[in-house]
Amino acid sequence: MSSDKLSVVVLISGGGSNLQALIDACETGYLNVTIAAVISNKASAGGLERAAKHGIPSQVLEHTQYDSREAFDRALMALIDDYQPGLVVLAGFMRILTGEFTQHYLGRMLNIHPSLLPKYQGLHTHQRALDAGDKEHGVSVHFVTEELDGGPVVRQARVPVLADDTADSLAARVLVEEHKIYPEVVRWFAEGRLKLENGVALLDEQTIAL
Ligand code: NHR
Ligand code: GAR
Repeated sequence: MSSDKLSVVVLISGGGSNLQALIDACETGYLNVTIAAVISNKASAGGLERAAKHGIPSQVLEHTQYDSREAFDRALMALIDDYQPGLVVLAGFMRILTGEFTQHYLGRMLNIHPSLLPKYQGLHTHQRALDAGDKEHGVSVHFVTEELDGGPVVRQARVPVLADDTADSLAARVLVEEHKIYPEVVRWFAEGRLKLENGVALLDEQTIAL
């Protein structure tokens, strides 16, 4: 029954290839959710065209139009809550969120972060992995908490770092894995298998071994 479907709001700032992976997973039937809306903090985000192409409503809420993070986040919350989503998905969303915002969506907001957390929280993860001489790099999906990229990790994927890698070539290798694991994790959540309980991520009622 379509009314039982999980409703998802996706937040983006950029190209939206992770959004595309989620759209594709819906269209093939792998993912049984409704992407109710896509919201971008940048009018130039390429992901907005992807949404339009697939008939998904989109909204732009520019953070530059607000005096403070608090004011932007309150407006963003109001916009999201119009869609009454069961899940908020950060997919390349580039604004740090206030504690008020993360608390409001606690246990129903996921992020994909391009590093093997807890390594390299924050920005420029690929260059930092290269600079550190890491032999391995990757991506993590986590529940969003107030601590930046610090919420419980749900799933990771690893890629090798190659001798001639640049930040761009490494990012591209990581992105391939992102597009596999994000639909998988959203599917777990939609199936009711994935939960945040007392600050711990549980899959099928078990703590998650990465
Ligand atoms: N907010 C909270 N409270 N907790 C998290 O775990 C969050 C979050 C907001 C975004 C995504 C994150 C990532 O995966 C994310 C996780 C933006 C920045 C950042 O420094 C850091 C991490 C992430 C997203 N943003 C700058 C800022 O001042 C702006 C950078 C820009 O506009 O290019 O907000 O990496
Ligand atoms: C992805 O690599 C994602 O992990 C990363 O930005 C890229 C977005 O690509 N996210 C962050 O760095 C969040 N701060 P996309 O717009 O093509 O999905």
